[in-house]
Amino acid sequence: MPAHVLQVSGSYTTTTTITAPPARGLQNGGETVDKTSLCAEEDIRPEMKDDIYDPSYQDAEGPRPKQAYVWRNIILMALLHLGALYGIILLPSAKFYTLLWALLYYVISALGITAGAHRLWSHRTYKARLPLRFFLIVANTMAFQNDVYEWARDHRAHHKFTETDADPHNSRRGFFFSHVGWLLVRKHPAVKEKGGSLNLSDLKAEKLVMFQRRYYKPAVLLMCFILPTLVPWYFWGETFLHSLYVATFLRYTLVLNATWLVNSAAHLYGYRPYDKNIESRENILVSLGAVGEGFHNYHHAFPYDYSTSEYHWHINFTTFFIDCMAALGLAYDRKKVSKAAILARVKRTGDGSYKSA
Ligand code: ST9
Ligand code: ZN
Ligand code: ZN
Repeated sequence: MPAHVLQVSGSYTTTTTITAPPARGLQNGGETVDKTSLCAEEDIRPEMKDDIYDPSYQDAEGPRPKQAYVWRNIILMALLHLGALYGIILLPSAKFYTLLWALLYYVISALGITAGAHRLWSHRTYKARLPLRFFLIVANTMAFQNDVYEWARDHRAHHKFTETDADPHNSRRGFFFSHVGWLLVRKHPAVKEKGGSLNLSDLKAEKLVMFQRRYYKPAVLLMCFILPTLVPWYFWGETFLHSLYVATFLRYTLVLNATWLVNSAAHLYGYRPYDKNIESRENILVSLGAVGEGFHNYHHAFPYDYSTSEYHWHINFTTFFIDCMAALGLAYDRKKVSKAAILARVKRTGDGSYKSA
């Protein structure tokens, strides 16, 4: 039995050593398939288990139910992307401060997804004090990717039932479906059924998360559309058209697509140095746009690591941000997998592409 030694680090001084449970095998048509690489190997977050892959769930036999298109979403997404294209045309004539504002809005709303919805609320890979959680919930609202409760519920389902019908953006259904198509059709019944079994009590108990959910529509209207449009127009005399199409439609569309690429490109293109049995991959280009979220083979292998990567600040602005917050005392109890556990996993399940940095 391989020993997966993990380090739970708050300030990198506290170390807890945890060993793996015994290996499990799955019965598949009489043949025993070793799927242990996909199982929970250790538990460094006793309070959080529902983002760990559950290999006991497999797709039902037979064809999928017919897809039910949601025309409202199809039309709105098409219009948004047309607006973004027009924003690209306007880009060269936009004021310098408008470009700076759009970039700042991109980065802050991205952090609301990566440091907020993803690493804090979906995976509980670190803890955050109220001022940081407040910043992250505002930043998350700027990103308009559904409220944190819904985002984390879908994301835990994505990890636990990955690449099955219960995965909301199952990459086995192709690039387009995992990228944006899943937001344009009704969910597969398995998503709702299996998602219904997830433990979301931590999210339900968090007042800030429930507050955002309650006031989500007006809050998004203000933070994703009205504020970013009014600021350039009011403060430095940008034209209304440039403000709306560049700072709002183009910026929002870019953040959306950078995020969606983690579900599509990072599940299809790249190496699998940590686990060749799963579809998620290491993709540096995705990491660049997604402020550190493209180390996706690592992330699915070790969803409890606050860096979502073996490394710290390497193409990972989000980890840099969380570490800065930790230095200010606003983030703490950052979970990091030890090198020994990583190397054991690489040896056992990697595709052979692993290069130590
Ligand atoms: C968007 C989200 O873009 C993007 C998420 C990406 C995730 C990426 C992850 C990658 C890793 C992190 C990397 C970050 C990188 C960031 C880089 C930044 C630069 N479990 O959904 P409904 C039940 S959003 C359990 O309406 P339909 C539940 O009871 C974009 N239960 O299903 C629910 O009711 P309630 C903007 C579940 O009718 C009920 O079903 N937003 C689950 O099939 C109905 O749920 C949009 O475009 C579950 N998982 O509709 C809106 N799911 O909520 C898009 C559902 O009351 N969404 N239930 O409890 C929709 O319009 C609809 O959801 C739908 C499906 C049409 C897609
Ligand atoms: Zn994740
Ligand atoms: Zn994934």
